[in-house]
Amino acid sequence: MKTQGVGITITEHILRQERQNPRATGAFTTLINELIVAAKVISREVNKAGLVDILGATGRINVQGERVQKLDIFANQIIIQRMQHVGQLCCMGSEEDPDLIEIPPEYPKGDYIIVFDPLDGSSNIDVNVSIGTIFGIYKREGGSPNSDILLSEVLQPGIKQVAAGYFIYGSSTMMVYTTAKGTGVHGFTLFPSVGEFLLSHENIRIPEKGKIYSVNESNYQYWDNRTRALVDYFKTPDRKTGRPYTSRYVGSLVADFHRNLLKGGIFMYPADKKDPRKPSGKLRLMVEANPLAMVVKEAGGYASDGHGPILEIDPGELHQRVPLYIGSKKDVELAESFISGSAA
Ligand code: P6P
Repeated sequence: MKTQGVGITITEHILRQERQNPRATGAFTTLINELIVAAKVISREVNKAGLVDILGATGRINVQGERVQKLDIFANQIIIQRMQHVGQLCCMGSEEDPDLIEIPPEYPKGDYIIVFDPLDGSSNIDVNVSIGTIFGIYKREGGSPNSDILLSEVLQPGIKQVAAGYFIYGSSTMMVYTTAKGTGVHGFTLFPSVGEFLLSHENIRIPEKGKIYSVNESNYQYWDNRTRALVDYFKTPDRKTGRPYTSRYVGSLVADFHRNLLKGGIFMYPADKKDPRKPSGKLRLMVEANPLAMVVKEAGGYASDGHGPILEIDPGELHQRVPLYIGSKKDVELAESFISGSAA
């Protein structure tokens, strides 16, 4: 009797990719596998979050009598705990930590760097909206694993990422990642009964042009005229160019990005004058824009800051913010023509 296969696990898929790379040492596989463990733990807590409020007496103490932490702090700690001992990292950068996170001296170091947003969109948890973990992985250039890493060694342009991806905790938990260099983008769905991420979306390709635009239009009064003209363009009826586009905005970057990756369209977080401390908008280059820009590039899409490729920006600081236009190549190129002023 033919046994029921479980399909291709993420581990099997990574090992296949490793075998195709003659210089692979297995270090990367170890790194990703520990990140996956962290994501499984976060997924469990995120899915339980609502229950804790129902089951916990005060909502602040959960069913095990543990103090309920803010889930993004919890997620940050889980990732750091899992990653710091794998022996493949020289440091980490997190959206939750102002400075680089060092590897404790008791653990061996390696020459990979991971930057991540541990739980993006966490304010949406209590309304059951999908949220996510975003990550990008770089290799240290120069320096030896035992020498202290400098921030300047971490601040590499996104095109240097050796891998990037995200976990989305929604109706199901998925992992979407790429190891860059034309290896494609692949999606895996967590099967809780098996406890494994199984290949569910092989070689994801984003449509060259979409029908969805995704932006928070309550910022309209804070945008410059070019940004307003761009959003007005998507809303103006024109059968020849398939307009008006449909508006979809979840308010959770990973959810908005993931929908557009599969269906096509453009997500925008433009520069605005709403908060003088954030003239370039809300999203961060290193832990949000760059990883998603690598994923979308490998899926045939494009990501721009309105003037040029996100992946070619030389970061000035770890938490630098950047305007983001990301998704279907033709839609993002059109956005660039409006924002850079080259539109006719
Ligand atoms: P706004 C969530 O807080 C987040 O960081 C992203 O996930 C999301 O795309 C964005 O902020 C939403 O921001 O200003 O539209 O609420």
